[in-house]
Parts: sequence; C-alpha cells; structure tokens
Amino acid sequence: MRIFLALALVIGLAAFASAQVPTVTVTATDARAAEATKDPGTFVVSHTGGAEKDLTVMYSIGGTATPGEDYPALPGKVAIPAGTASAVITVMPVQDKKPEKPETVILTLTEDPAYEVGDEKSAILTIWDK
Ligand SMILES: [Ca+2]
Ligand SMILES: [Ca+2]
Repeated sequence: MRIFLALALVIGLAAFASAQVPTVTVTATDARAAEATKDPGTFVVSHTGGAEKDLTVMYSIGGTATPGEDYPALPGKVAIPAGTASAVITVMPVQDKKPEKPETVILTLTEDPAYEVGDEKSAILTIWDK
C-alpha cells in the first residue's frame, strides 16, 4: 500500500512539473494609427499552448501618448478565450483640433504565474496627427 502511495506521489509531481503554462507574446500588427483619418492601431497578444481554458494577460502601457487624452485608456488586461490563441487590443486615436507630433503607445506584458512572458514582451505603435 505504501509503495502505491509513493508511486502516486511521484506521478502526481511529474504531472505537476509537466503542466506547462502558456508562453505569451505581443506584436503590433498595425503599428500606425492616425487621428485625422480615424485609423486605429492594433496590438495582438498571443500564446502558445494551454488553450484549453481562458487566459487573462496583464500588461502596462507606456509611450509618449497620453491615455484618456490621445486615445481611450486601456484596461491593463486582456482575455484570450479558451480555444483561441490570441486577442486583439485596438488603440483608436481621439480626434482633437490641436496639431500634435507623432506620439507612441508602448504595451509591455506583465509577469504572472498563469503564463510565461516570451521574448516579444513589448510592442510599440505610433499615433500620427494626420
Ligand atoms: Ca492603422
Ligand atoms: Ca491632434
């Protein structure tokens, strides 16, 4: 009996160790956004493996563009639904009358126990005035 328990423990530990968390990356699939032409920019957050359940990916936002002013503020997390490999984050520039220089939006993935952050952990897009 004892040997079965020990065996079960070893198998359980092996299963736990091999339960890989997905690796998450981000790319700017549309790195150019423009205010005057209502041209959005997009980031795509993707993961490899582990698609059997919903995955929430956390991120921080930087860059020279001001959230809530140059574009609607982003929530800082995105859900990749079960069965899908990626989620799109759209940055739609806010139109105003003031001329501006091109400004950047940088999305950086945040570490979380639910996933590994891959090499492509940060992406940048540019908001042009025109
Ligand atoms: Ca665009
Ligand atoms: Ca403007």
